[in-house]
Amino acid sequence: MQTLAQNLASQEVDASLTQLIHTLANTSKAISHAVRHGALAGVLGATEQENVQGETQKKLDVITNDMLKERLKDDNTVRGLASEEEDYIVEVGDKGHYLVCFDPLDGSSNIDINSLVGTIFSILPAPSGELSEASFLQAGRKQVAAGYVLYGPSTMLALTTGQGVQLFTLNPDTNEYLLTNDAMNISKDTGEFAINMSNQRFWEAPMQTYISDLLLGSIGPREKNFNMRWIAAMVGDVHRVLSRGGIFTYPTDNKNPHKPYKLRLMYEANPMSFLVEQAGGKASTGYENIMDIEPSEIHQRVAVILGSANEVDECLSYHGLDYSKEPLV
Ligand code: AFP
Repeated sequence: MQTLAQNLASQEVDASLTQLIHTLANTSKAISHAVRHGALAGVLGATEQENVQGETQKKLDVITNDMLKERLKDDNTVRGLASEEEDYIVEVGDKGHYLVCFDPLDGSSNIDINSLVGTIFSILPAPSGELSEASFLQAGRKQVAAGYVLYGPSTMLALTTGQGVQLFTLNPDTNEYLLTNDAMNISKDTGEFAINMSNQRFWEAPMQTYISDLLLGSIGPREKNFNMRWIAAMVGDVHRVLSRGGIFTYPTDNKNPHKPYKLRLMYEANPMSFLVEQAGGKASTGYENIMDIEPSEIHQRVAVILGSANEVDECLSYHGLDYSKEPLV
């Protein structure tokens, strides 16, 4: 089995990007170690702090954010970084070629119940000149690489540099990432959807109708039954979609008029959309491709519908239909 280094060399990935990917991969090994020690290392539970999202920070949110920030600061390929856990951008070095946006511990509300969590990262080219928040506001199409690390029964790194999606599994005996899938591919069709159903009454009509048709199964307009999963960690749900197909959505809702969307564009939706498209899937807000969005601020949120291309198209067809089509439930 190829190591991460061998695979990056075989893809002729640029030397400085290779260095940065190794920095992220090596940091994920330290994060995996911390996550696995959980209560034994006193890393569970919440802090007294809130992040810029107004969310109470878990101890591991802070620990993992600091681990990534410190190691990226020591990497001379990095110009700056943006994190879910940092209010503002962090300038790193004036010679770096890359900007890194990351969610250090996605799904952290799962950590206290020993469920799936992960790290998500997006790598953008660093523009020349003065660094500011505007330097980061690049559409997802500009990403040079993206990936996630899933801390599950095994620790897995899914990575794209624009040449498909490669999956690596961390060998716990050697602490080495080994290539276990050299071309992840999302089936065009699926019988599995992922959504937080508790928000159903807050969705827009097109999503209510689309989901109610899935629930009607073989007696409804889709004429087939569907299964549902919800991990409450995007990394886990997207990994399942990459592994066996599916559609994942966190649509807009009016539960909190001040927060119509949940997922963050720069370090959740964009990197996951890059991976999904590279694996033959689609990623949309319901009205536009996620990676075409011109960002307005680093912590902005968007609606997300991603996964099996034909199922995403089916969902989008409801968004193009006349809203007078009443929800069936
Ligand atoms: P946390 O990191 O705060 O646990 O949020 C995870 C997340 O951003 C994303 O990974 C999940 O898909 C989504 O939120 C789950 O949201 P709900 O808790 O509303 O289902």
